[in-house]
Amino acid sequence: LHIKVEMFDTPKNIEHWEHFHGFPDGKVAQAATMAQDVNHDGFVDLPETEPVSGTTMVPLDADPAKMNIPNNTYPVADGNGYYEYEIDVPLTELQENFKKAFGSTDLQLDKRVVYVHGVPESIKLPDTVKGCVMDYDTHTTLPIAAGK
Ligand SMILES: [Cu+2]
Repeated sequence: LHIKVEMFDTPKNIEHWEHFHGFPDGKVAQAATMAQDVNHDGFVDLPETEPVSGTTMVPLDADPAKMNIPNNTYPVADGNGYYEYEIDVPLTELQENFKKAFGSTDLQLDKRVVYVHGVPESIKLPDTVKGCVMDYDTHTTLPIAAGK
């Protein structure tokens, strides 16, 4: 599986978590919009994306097939907020781990959405923003872009 992501104008000089998200039951995921800001704090945090986008499935990091979400091997934006991520993923290994997590080898990529996350620590986020993953706080997990 060949994956390529090119991003412009992201928050610069920080790592950006990125994954595809979706529903294990095969429901078609949609990218969240501001309509998902149900607590009206001005941010669509990770939990708020879940009703329309489903759960975090596969990381677009240094080794997607491992499906280890919390780590530090995601792409880092340059001083202009640009990055390019490109990787060949061993499909059989990914499918084995996908089946362990979600019960099927069928990735159903046409039903998933890709999220890019990450804002600088210097941004003050209100306590209403949720979505910590293990030791990673909401600055790491806050979505900044999503697309089919
Ligand atoms: Cu994600």
